[in-house]
Amino acid sequence: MYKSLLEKDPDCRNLYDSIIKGDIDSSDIYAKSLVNKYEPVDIIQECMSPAMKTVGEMFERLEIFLPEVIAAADAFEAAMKHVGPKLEAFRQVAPRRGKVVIGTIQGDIHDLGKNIVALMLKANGFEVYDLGKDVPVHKFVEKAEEVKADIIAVSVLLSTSLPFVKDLIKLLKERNLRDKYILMVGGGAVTREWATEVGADGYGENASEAVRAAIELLQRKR
Ligand code: B12
Repeated sequence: MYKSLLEKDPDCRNLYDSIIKGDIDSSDIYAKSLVNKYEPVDIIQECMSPAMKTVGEMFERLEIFLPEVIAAADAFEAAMKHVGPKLEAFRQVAPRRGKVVIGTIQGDIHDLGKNIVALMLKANGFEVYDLGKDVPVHKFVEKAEEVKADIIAVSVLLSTSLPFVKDLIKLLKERNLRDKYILMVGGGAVTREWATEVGADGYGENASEAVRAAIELLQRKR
């Protein structure tokens, strides 16, 4: 039976705990140790993302408050300092693919997940234009036109920002550009069903799925 890293490696469990506690120093130590043993994507998906999920649940139950969530995000980023460069290292061997404009949508400043998706896309050969967070809808369209992108990828973690995805689709249609771009959505506020319902072309529950979807959608379009 498959045993997750969290079950089988104490360093993974310790990294998970360090992120939840917001302990930057120990997060740094365990991430440094893990990158010598495992694929970066496995460390993110099996040790780091589960920690943020737990932090979210604790926040929802009012067991922790915003300062603790900020500390956890900082500890997550401390680990990314080791894991990120390992992901980037894949880039040299990846075949060249299309261009992606990515950002976290208007009103939303969550960017940890978007940054991972951007890194993974780059690692897999995509040319990535990262607009950052809290990105106004029109900026996605302008950048996509400017760089002749293939894909627009939007991250949404706040339910209150979901309507902006609909605004983006509306704007693309108004400018007769909807069919020109592959539109992908993801992030905690989005479900596969919602993505289909609003008319997005692709969805990814995590960064690996995002990459898989991007590659498939691009092949289908070409
Ligand atoms: C960390 C965090 C923060 C940090 C963000 C730091 C940062 N630099 O990003 C801080 C402290 C700033 C923060 C602030 C707030 N937060 Co907050 N936050 C979180 C938390 C705990 C973790 C998010 C995270 O980073 N996860 C780890 C990453 C790796 O996962 P991910 O983002 O889901 O990304 C993965 C996938 O979704 C996917 N993906 C992501 N983007 C994309 C894009 C595409 C195209 C694709 C295909 C895939 C994809 O791949 C990623 C990698 O695998 C979540 C809880 C949760 N369960 O999500 C709450 C959460 C998102 N926050 C929440 C809230 C309410 C807030 C605040 C409003 C709180 C407040 N009262 O001020 C503010 C909002 C500020 C704003 N305007 O945006 C709510 C949102 C509820 C909702 N549905 O609307 C959540 C769900 C917590 C909760 N349970 O209540 N938060």
